[in-house]
Amino acid sequence: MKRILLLSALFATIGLSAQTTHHIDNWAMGISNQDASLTIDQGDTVEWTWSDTLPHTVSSTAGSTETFDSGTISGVGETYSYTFTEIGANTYQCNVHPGMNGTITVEEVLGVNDVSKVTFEYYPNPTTDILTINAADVIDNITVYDMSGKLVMTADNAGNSNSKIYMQNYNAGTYFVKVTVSGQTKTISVVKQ
Ligand SMILES: [Cu+2]
Repeated sequence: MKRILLLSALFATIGLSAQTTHHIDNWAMGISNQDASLTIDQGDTVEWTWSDTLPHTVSSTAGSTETFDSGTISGVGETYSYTFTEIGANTYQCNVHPGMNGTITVEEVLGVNDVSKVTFEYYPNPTTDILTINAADVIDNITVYDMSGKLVMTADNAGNSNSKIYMQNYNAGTYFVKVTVSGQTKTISVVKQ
């Protein structure tokens, strides 16, 4: 019951932002993981465009939040689109050439009016031990959730504008860090290595 309540709080702002289509224009042999990876908002679409003549797929892999598969497609200029509706990390690959792979990270959509008000920087991401958060204003509190929406950590920040989250003992994976600055909340996804 508690978990359901937490998830509804996380998802309460769905639908306030406009949808965006992101493009991966060089889905071809040799594409780097970096070029095949994006961070997008919940509800956004990713369109992959084939840029060589070899057969490729866009296929989610084990552990991906959502399941999707283009099937095998060949031809320069061919495309495949998928709209991501769930918050989380989506690992994927070409099933013909598994060296072609990336991660689409889907973040919570902020209320349109909140975006400019929530200002903070965080580093490093991915992190191995300490995540530092520096805000332009007082951080009210910070909560950390794992991929299943389970609360991992909550911290009252006692009026400071910076904070450190000690993640050494966290399992490797993606976490959602919900930061409230001067009453405005933004959720970021952070990868623990
Ligand atoms: Cu391929």
